[in-house]
Amino acid sequence: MQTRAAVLWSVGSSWSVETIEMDPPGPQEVLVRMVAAGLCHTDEHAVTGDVEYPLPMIGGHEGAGIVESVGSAVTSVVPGDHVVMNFVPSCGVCPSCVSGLQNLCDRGAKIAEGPALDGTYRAHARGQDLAAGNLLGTFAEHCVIHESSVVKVERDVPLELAALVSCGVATGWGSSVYAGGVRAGETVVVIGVGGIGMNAVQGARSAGAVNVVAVDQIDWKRERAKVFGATHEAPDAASALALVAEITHGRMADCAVLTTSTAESSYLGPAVNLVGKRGRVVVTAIAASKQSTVDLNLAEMAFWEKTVRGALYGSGNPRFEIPNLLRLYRGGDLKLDELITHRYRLDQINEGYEDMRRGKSLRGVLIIDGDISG
Ligand code: CXF
Ligand code: ZN
Repeated sequence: MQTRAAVLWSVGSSWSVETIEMDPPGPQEVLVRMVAAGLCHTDEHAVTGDVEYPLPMIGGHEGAGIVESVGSAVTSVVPGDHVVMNFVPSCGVCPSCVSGLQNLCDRGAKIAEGPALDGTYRAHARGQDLAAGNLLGTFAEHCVIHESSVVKVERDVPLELAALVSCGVATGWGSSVYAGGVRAGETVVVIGVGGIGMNAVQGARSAGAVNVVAVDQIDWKRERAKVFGATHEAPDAASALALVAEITHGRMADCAVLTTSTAESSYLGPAVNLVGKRGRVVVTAIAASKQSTVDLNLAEMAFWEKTVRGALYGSGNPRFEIPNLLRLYRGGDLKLDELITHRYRLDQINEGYEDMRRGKSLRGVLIIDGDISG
């Protein structure tokens, strides 16, 4: 079949929205009609080349849609089901999955490679095979993907909101709740309050943090963070240091979450300085692949028993977490509507990324099927 998709043909170029050829689903695959896809910063890493992606590629790893047809061996969904995309297509049987670490599923190694799990391609254009970003490619009117890349959800939550839990909400919320292990009464600093950090703020608050410090250079984002539960704000890590010392009477924060748009090695030392004894630092933001050196006060790490850890998908299990986050939303305990600042049509994707680069948007969403007036 023919469909339309946003394709990145080379590093540094813009997204090309064009008609492509899509093969029918294989036995364990599904054809999904995309309704909404979030513009996450990770796809911008493909454009800048900070993270090497297989090109040409259909972008997008955050989204939701409706199953249109399924392959002969599919058991988890049927046509008509509403689904949210899962960017780590958890197999359920590898050592990581069976020990409760679905986000680290061995299939995850395939998400940056290019072809579908069986080694062949479903999408083609200009006589070439197209990779599907993170085995998904949500910047498209249709996706043909493995059934383990979709999670069925109930139909009551609008798909443009359900799309957000596919990456940004699960990643940010889990970075505080699971990776950061935030507990009642703690002080948490979230460095970078964009589409992911804002959810780290709401995760910290829902875990019971009493102080949540939002750090961002952009004034309106710090202001907006208060809606999600931030109690204090600072424009940079240096001013956060003085503020955190003051509000904790010198004990410093229990947890700092690094959710800047891009991670830089130089951000780690200041983040570690923000936490006190047994303090935890969570690195969620993605750095350029070539970055490998950091400058840290190791003596203080030892004497104060600090830890630094990474977090992928917020260290949660996507098949559990996606419906769980929607349950929280239904109960009024998670904000989704407030995350969307801009809606775009598929062919406005470059405008959407330009708004992100200029710091104008929190979460921009492509409304692929529907009205962008919200
Ligand atoms: C990323 C992490 C690397 C794979 C794609 C998604 N997280 C957030 O955008
Ligand atoms: Zn993302």
